[in-house]
Amino acid sequence: MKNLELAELFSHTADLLAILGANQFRVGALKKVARVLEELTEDVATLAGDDRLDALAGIGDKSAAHIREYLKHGKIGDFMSIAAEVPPGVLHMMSIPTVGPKTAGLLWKEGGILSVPQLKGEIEAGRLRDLPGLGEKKLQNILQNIEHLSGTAGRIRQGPAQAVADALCAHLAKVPGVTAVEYCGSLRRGKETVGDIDIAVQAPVALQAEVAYAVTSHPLCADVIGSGPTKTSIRTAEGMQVDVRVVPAANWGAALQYFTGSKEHNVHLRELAIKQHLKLNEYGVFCGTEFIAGATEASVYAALGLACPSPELREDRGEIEKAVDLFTHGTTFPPVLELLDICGDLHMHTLASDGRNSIADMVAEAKRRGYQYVAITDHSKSQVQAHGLSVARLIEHIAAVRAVAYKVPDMLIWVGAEVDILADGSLDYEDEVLKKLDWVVASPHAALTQDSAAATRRLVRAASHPLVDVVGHPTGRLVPDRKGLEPDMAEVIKAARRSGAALELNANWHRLDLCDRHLQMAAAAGVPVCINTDAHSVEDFDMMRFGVRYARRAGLLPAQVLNCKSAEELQQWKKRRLEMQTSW
Ligand code: DGT
Ligand code: CA
Ligand code: CA
Ligand code: ZN
Repeated sequence: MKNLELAELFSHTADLLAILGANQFRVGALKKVARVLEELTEDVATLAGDDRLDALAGIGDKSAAHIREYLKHGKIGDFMSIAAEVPPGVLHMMSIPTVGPKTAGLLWKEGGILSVPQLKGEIEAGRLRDLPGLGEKKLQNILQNIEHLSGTAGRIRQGPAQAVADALCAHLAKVPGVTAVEYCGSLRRGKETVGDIDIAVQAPVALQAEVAYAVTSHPLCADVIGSGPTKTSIRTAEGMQVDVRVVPAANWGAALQYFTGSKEHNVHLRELAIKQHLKLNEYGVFCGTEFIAGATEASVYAALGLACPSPELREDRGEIEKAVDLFTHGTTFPPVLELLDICGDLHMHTLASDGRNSIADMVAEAKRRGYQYVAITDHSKSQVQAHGLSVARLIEHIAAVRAVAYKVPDMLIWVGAEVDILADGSLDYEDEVLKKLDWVVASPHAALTQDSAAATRRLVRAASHPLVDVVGHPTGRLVPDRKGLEPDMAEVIKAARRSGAALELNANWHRLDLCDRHLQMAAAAGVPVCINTDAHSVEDFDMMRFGVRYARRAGLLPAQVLNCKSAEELQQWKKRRLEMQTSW
């Protein structure tokens, strides 16, 4: 259903128009359309199909045409031209409490402010006092709010950080003379959030000017923080800092190693070097002044007597001791989990609940990605705001999925559900209903602030349920602000081990749930981890890369990941579970 998506787009466009100083009526009219769409109980596409849009109070001819355009083409030309007129950083200013569209427009047009960081700098320098309607008090208030924002939301989630890193890396790779580009730091280690983005560019140092130009002239660059002989730092309109360093090929591995960190890992590694009377820095490993290694990361680790751990492991959580041990025995770390090891996705939504694509679309996309299987898992009845399925609707939905499956015989298409785990650990459908499904994901969505003991009872009960195949996003945390449930995870894992259920790693970068520590505990206990995207649209299948990278932080290997199984193996696994159930 596109209702909420459209509502958001109308409301967003209303904000943009307000920033641009459009008349209040126009802005108000769009806001009204947004509200109507939000409160609609019917699918807007159905209304449009039946020519009933124009009849809705609050939706005029023009808005109706815009809605139809969106339903047909996925975008609205007029709205896109409006969006193109407002720099993204100006819109971002509205995320500061007390800065509405009027103030944002004023700061932009009269003050020349294009981003939040710039706004902060200008207020601190006392330069905006003369703008009409912006007294010193209001400015100081804005400044405080910016500082608060950067305190709580200073760290960026992987999704937006990765998008910036990918765009800049692709751009830099095209600079003549550049032979490799890699993002490092916490992003390469796959941490839930990153403070800033670090990029290493392999090129002769003489090329620094060209590299600096490529970075500072890129559309993502809103502010140049500084540029020196080997390093350029910029800030994006959204306030992300990016450090770009030029590194010659001879020192490439050492630089990657150094700038990937973590700092704790590097400090420990440097201690090991010193013990061997060696020196380690971002240029290489040295014995006195003699250069021993530096071209590749593996050579740097080998020179210090270590196998090379994957970047995601480098947190000084035991990987260094392990690396020494492996090296001593003449071996290396086993091959890490790769995106290509993933054979299917077992948690996704369709138009039936709150997804944005049809069953057939989701299946076609999974096929396009080379998956062998999917499970369609729409929400259960308690998820009213997500159009969770009543039992009657679920029965129809099962038939609809089977109909699609019938047409795609070369793929395993399971019909399932994402069943709510209610606060007491009971499930949102009766067992008789669950038995009609091929695949049951059980997830907590509400009551996520209950105390630890209640959370443990709740998740243990769900994980013990013989009809639950996987516990979805078990804690319900949202990165970085919502902690979610804090159960005694060892107990939950024990329960899953007994019942044979899997635990999910939700790959969405808003969630990354279970966390790396708990994933490691699950794997150590022999509980399979299922990496699911929880896709709500075909684009969301892209989330898998974040899940796979995050799983590497826990050192998960393909054998420990349920959806690395082939379709046949997965069916066998499921069959064994059914046998366990009947034996109870
Ligand atoms: P972030 O950006 O806060 O999410 O975390 P990182 O890990 O990306 O840290 P960042 O950007 O400050 O520095 C990138 C890497 O550079 C870091 O992971 C390790 C290395 N590094 C930074 N400062 C130090 C240091 O004082 N000592 C050592 N040995 N390495 C450092
Ligand atoms: Ca960083
Ligand atoms: Ca940095
Ligand atoms: Zn879901």
